[in-house]
Amino acid sequence: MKVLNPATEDVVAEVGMADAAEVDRVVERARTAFASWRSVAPGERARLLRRFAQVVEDHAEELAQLEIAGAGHTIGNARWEAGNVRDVLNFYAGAPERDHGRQIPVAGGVDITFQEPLGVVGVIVPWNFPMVIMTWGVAPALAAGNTVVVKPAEWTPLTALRLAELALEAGIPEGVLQVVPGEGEVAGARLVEHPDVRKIVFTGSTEVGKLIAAQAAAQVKRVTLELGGKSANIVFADSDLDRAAASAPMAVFDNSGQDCCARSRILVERSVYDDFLARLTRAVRDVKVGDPLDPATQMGPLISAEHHARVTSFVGAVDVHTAGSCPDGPGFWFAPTVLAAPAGFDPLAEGSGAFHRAFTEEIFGPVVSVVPFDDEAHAVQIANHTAYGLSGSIWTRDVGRALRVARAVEAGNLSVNSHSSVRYWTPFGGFKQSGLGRELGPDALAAFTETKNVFISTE
Ligand code: TXE
Repeated sequence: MKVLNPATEDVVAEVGMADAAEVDRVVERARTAFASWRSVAPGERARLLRRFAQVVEDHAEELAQLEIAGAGHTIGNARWEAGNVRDVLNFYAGAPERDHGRQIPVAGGVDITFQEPLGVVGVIVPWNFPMVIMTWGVAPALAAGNTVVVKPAEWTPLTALRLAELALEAGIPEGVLQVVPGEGEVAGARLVEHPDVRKIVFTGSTEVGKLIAAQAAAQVKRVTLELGGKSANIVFADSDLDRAAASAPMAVFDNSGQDCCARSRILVERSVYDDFLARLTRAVRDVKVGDPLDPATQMGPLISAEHHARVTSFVGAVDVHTAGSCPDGPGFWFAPTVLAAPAGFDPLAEGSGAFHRAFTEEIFGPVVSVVPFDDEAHAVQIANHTAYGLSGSIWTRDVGRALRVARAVEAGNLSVNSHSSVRYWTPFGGFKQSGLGRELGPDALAAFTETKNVFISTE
């Protein structure tokens, strides 16, 4: 597979693709390594993971540059991502020392619980945040005593391969963390069906997520799924409109909109709709799109020509309200784009027009749709009128309303007067068809262990 730089279309690397037999060999190595990794003393496992975090820190700039070259990320984002990999490894590094079982009072003996690792875990990663999403699965899985096989996305294997080398450099034993680049339907599918893979962590499209959930069900294989989103950014008339409008562009255009948390539907209270749209239009024209290596750049290219064609298919037939600027080719550039609801558009009605499609489907590009609402109840209804439920924002100065709406919106990660969704020490994941289970935070560890109960008779 040729890895292209999305900003230049230059070939950055060529990577071999694993077939099913290669995946089987890798899983067998992971299964063998599990026997010794699970019995590494907790303090030693913690020390190795901290050392891994340190080696990542020592190579942070190299990893950031790889993500820029192979995934088109801006330098600001890529450096943050390398830091996030380090932080997530450090956060879970302490788990082996803290993740204790319980002792439960019983008659006639002692009852104790153990948190047992599962075995071999498969982590299937998408192309939008390659090293970060990989680490969200790998770090808690390793900390809990599992061994891991990572299947990176076809377009973005480079940081995954480098992280596996850095793990070895940090002293993590051979076979504990392996990476198999390959096609989803070949290498990914084999991981899902392999009987020795006890759990799949999958981030990607809802379509493939459903397929994996169905295949895993045949073996009662554990799954954690992080899928698509169509999140609402709800702007009430009583909010600080300057802040709300300044925040809205990067709430959807960050990483060129290739973000499952992108607030790609902006819902604005009708009385301030025109005012907000005018402010948003100015803010979007100011978004700096271009050279990912320039620290002033806010938005880079899309990942690939195929994805560019997909994003384009959403805007071709719609009246664009405003579009920012972007470089001409080479590179898969797409200008930040605002679509405004046509007169009479009912966001709760079934529809088939081009705006309806853009407003309801996950575009995964720098395209945002703006729609007015009448009151709080209407805003909540529109926000929930989707199969997805990953994130969202609420802009208001009324704290009661902020909490009411946050409780009523069916989504896993909400922000009030903010558009940030991700902190590695707080739980992250989706309601409805946006996913199953939670990553990050303390909750993620439980997803990589089984609770075992042991009763010892003292009679
Ligand atoms: O995702 P896929 P794609 C959404 C976004 C995007 C669309 C398509 O809307 O436009 O999905 O992206 C592997 N068995 N998201 O096609 O196909 C695949 O190789 C096992 C949202 O890239 O779901 C890759 O490693 N594995 C999302 C990973 O699954 C399979 C992030 C994701 O690929 C497989 C990415 C199979 N049958 C896309 N088929 C988010 N939640 O952030 C594919 N794969």
